[in-house]
Amino acid sequence: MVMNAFRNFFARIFSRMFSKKKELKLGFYGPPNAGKTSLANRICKDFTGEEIGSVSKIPHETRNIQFKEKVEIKYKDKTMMFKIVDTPGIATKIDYEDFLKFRMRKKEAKERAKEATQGVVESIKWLDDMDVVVIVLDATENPYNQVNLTIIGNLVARKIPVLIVANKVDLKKANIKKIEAAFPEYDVVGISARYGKNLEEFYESVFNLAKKI
Ligand SMILES: Nc1nc2c(ncn2[C@@H]2O[C@H](COP(=O)(O)OP(=O)(O)OP(=O)(O)O)[C@@H](O)[C@H]2O)c(=O)[nH]1
Ligand SMILES: [Mg+2]
Repeated sequence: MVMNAFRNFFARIFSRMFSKKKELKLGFYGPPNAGKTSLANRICKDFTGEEIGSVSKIPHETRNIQFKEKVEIKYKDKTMMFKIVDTPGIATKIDYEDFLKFRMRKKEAKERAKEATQGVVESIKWLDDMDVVVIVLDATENPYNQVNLTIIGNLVARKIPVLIVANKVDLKKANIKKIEAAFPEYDVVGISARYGKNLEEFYESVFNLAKKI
């Protein structure tokens, strides 16, 4: 009787320890339009058959945090369970007039700007909850800016392992070297989320990062 109680007690503790480790929260962070949702969609589609959210050439398409639970990523002979967290793009300045050039009505543009601002707050709020973060950058853009530095600074302060993805390497203007030079202390993986290029190296880096927890 007592033995059984003991056994159950330890079984519960072990299973809790195990389940705590079982699903790592993998956050996708970065500036708007970099390809966070495109990458998260590709992963979710490959391993669950379903996508996580909508993609658009208009910035701030994602304005709420979106999740996909129990995404079991298989890479070579390894398997790991993740909760994929796609976040609204972080920006320092959100101006509704920027949306007008996408032929959006003023009212809709203003609403989008308001929601995008709330989205930035939500992204930052959730940062603390992440086990591992992938920062997705558009490799055709200049990496030296306030937003990228702020995101990385926040992650360093919280001791959250970081991987940097240089996305859109299918474009001629893409410059991975510039991103590597901007963030020399981080792993930078060049990929194309749209065309599924170099995802193997991406998965390998994610697994290596997850080991650091
Ligand atoms: N050429 C190219 N375009 C890409 C790639 N990945 C994403 N895009 C395009 O970039 C645009 C933005 O992609 P999203 O995935 O919506 O970007 P996001 O980072 O989620 O953007 P927000 O939700 O606004 O923060 C879309 O037009 C995508 O089709 C890529 O690897 N190559
Ligand atoms: Mg998005």
